[in-house]
Amino acid sequence: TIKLTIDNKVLEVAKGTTILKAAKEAGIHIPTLCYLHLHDLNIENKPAGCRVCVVEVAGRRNLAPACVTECTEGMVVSTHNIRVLNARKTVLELILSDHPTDCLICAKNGNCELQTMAQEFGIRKLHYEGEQSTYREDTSPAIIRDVDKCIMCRRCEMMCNEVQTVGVLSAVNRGFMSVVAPAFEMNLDHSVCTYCGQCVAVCPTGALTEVDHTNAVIRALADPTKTVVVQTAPAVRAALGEEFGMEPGTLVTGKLAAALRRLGFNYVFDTDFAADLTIMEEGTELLDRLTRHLNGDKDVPLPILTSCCPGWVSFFEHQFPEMRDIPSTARSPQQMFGAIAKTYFADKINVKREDLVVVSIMPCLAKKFECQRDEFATNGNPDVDFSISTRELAHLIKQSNIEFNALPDEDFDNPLGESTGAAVIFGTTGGVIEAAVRTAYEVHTGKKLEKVDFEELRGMEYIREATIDFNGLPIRIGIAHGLGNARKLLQDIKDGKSEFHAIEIMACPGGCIGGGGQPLHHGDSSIIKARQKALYQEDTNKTIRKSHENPYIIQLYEEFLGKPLSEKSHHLLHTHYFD
Ligand code: HC0
Ligand code: SF4
Repeated sequence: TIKLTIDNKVLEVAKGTTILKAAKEAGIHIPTLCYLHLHDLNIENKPAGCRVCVVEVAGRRNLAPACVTECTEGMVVSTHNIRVLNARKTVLELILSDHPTDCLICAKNGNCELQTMAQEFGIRKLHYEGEQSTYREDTSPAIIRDVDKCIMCRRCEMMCNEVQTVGVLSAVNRGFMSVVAPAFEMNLDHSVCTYCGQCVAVCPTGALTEVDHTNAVIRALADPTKTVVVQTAPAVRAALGEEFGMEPGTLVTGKLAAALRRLGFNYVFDTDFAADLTIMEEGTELLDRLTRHLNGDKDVPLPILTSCCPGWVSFFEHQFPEMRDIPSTARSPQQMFGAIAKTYFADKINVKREDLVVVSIMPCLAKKFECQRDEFATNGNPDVDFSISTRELAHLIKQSNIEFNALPDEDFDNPLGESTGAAVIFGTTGGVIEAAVRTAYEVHTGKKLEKVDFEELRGMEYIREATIDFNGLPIRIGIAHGLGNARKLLQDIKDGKSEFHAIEIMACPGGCIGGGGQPLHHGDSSIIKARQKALYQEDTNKTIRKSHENPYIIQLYEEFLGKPLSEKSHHLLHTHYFD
């Protein structure tokens, strides 16, 4: 170990530890705008670009960036003497000199790390005149790039290249014009961007934000000719509370339903209902492929891959187009919900398709893109009209003078609001496949599961595998979250090395609980873990925990769909992929 002093505190740290990390261990928070450490993935962004973290090391002429300077024996560090503070202020002013000052109307207002720092450092005047670069704004179906606000922290680049291995974002140009952008500065929607939103989730400023549909939702709610239905994704209930000061991992399912009702939605439903429906379709598809495989059909594509995550769907469409027949053809719960709402439910309440507006609340930005895909519309009318993120919902609730924390717990409406524990865990990595196993096991073996908790499928390991015994038939299951990890499993399939029967993939680290539309977690994995725990808790609390036992799903098949993989199901609940 190494002994050193930081701000008069004597510390002992392991060799190779940076000053930034050593200080953190000692409870000293050195500010930075670019540094980001994803502990669990062992990926670190430290380009030493922003220089806000400079500190004084006794005996050295220049100030040292704490994020890349390693501790040495006997080092004496000062993190906030007058020289350091002046330098830090100068650095901040230089960054601000090339940054728009339209904070009041910026999408990140109140949530911007640069703004917060300018406030903390009492910056009142800019002493440097920069050349304000003016880039055009790039708007895609899900993400807006306002590149003038890019401070070259390169966190987005790390997320896109190292974590997701999509490789859309990289640094271009020099000097004042340097920004992070897609190759040839093309628009995001011409690139292979998956809209996973992981870049947005770590952007410290307003350079990357989501396309905001809050106003469209307000307009629909105010239109007396429209019946407005809302569905809310599993992961939202485990994170929305954070926007209202609650501890990460606080479940707010009942308050969420109550808030949506107060906002004026005519029917408050749950995407979880459609998650149960997904299991019926995808689980049947899995068993169907398995049976054909066991009967010697060599052409049947295995493993089957889950297909409910739209970031993941874009990823394999762009990156592995030759493998398009491997994923399940089942649409995502968001889209299944929309299709059922605009047919079965619209008929039930006697409302015309055009007069029914379906809004989804999602932890995800790719869902905004998914609901706009052409294949999910009938005569130009989309199955899901608007998708807003957990963060947008929080704004909507605040705008509407609803005191969220004081709301009573309410239930969802029926029939599309009833769900099982299997559906709730869709929101975490491992949850979709566990839900599928609960149903597929019982359907395949005809036996009742003694225990529905499959601990072997749970956890946060980025690539996991387990074998589940289907009454003598070993079913091999793979799980990956984060697209970089998914790529490894896909490559194995491509190389003929994969031994799995089924694989679950979620684009975002953690699954939807870590989605690009969730309250910002600044790379803190303990927040993701707390949300995960909350979803498993909700599953345990549910009386019904297997999708095929959801009484309203049973009713839907009896009244409308017939059986899983029926012609009607195929038409409404399945899709095909493109390259
Ligand atoms: Fe998910 Fe979903 S679980 S993708 O992770 O499958 O966004 O939460 O809504 O559609 O249900 C996100 C979360 C969903 C869908 C569901 C799936
Ligand atoms: Fe890359 Fe995802 Fe951001 Fe697209 S949304 S640029 S894929 S990190």
